[in-house]
Amino acid sequence: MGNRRDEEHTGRGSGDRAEFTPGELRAGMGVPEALRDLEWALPGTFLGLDEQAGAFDASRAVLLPVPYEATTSYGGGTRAGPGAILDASRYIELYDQEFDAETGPAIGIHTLPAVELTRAGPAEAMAELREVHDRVLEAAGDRFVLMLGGEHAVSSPAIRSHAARQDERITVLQFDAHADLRAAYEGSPHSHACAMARVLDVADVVGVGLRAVSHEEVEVARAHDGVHLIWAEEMWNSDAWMDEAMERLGDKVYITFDVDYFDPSLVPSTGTPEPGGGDWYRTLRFLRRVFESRDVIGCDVVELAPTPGLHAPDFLVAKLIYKLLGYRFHALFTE
Ligand SMILES: [Mn+2]
Repeated sequence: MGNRRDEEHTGRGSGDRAEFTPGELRAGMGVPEALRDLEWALPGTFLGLDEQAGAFDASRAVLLPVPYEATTSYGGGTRAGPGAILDASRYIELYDQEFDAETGPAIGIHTLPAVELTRAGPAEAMAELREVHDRVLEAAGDRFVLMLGGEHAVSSPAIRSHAARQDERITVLQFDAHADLRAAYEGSPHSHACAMARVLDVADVVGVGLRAVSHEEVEVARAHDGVHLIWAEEMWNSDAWMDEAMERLGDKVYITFDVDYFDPSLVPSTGTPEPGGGDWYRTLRFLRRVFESRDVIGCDVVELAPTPGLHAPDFLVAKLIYKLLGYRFHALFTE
C-alpha cells in the first residue's frame, strides 16, 4: 500500500539523508524534537511526499490548491475537492508501468498551501486569484503549475494569467460536459458556467466531451472561429475526434479539466453529472498525444465535489493528476 510507511519508497520517508530518521522527515520541522521519532502519517501533500522530495527548489511541478466555491448551481461541495485529491493521492502507487518509473518523485512535486480567496464577492475573488496566479507563475519560473479547484470559475483568471505571459495566442483544451460559454449565469459573469466565455478574447478553445450545452452557447461557438466543440457522442465510435482536436490545437496549450467530463459511473462526485462521458484509457491516450506534440504551459483540474464514503472518484482524479504530470515530463522517462 502506497500510504504505508515504506523505507523503499523514495520521497515517502525513505530516510536517504543519514542525519534524519524516516519519522523525522515525515513529521517535518514543525514537530517538537522530542516527538519526531514517532510514526506519523504521511504529510498532507500530493503523494504524501516528504519535505525533501517535495521541496520547492528541487521540484519541476507545483500544485496550487484553490478550494473556491461560490456560484455552484446544482450539487455543491467543490470546496472540499483539493483536500480530497491530496488525501487520495497518498495511496497512489508511485511506480507507473507506462513509463517503467516512479514518476512523481523523479519529477519532484511541490504542494503549496491552499489559497483562501476573499468572500467579498465573485468579482473581487477572481481579481484576487489573478494576482495570486501571476505571482505563483513568477515564483515558479520554469516549473509547471497545476491548479486544483474548486469550481470552474477559477480557471479563467489562471488562463488569462498564462495568456498574458505568452507572445502567441494560446489554445485552451477543455475537458468538460459543458461548454461554459454563457455570457452570464444567474446574474453573474463570474459563474462557473461562464468560465470559457471569460477567456475568448485571449485564447482559442477546443472543448472535448461536451454533452450539455445551451442554444446560446452553440451560437457563441458558431460565431467564433477560435472555438471548436467535440461532442461526447462523437468519441465513442472511433478515435477520429482525436485528430480533429489535435488539428485545432496551437503550439501553446493550457488544459482545463472539469472532472464532469468523465462519465458519472466513474465520477459521480461533481456538481452536475451528465451521462455519456469520457472513459479512462481513451482519455489517457489522447492526453499523451497532446503532451508529446504540444507545449502544455499550464493546467487545472476542477469541480470534484467529494461524496462522503465514496472515495473511488477522489482517487481517480488524484491518479489523473499523476498521469498528467507524468505526461508533461515524459521526456524524463522516455529519452
Ligand atoms: Mn462542467
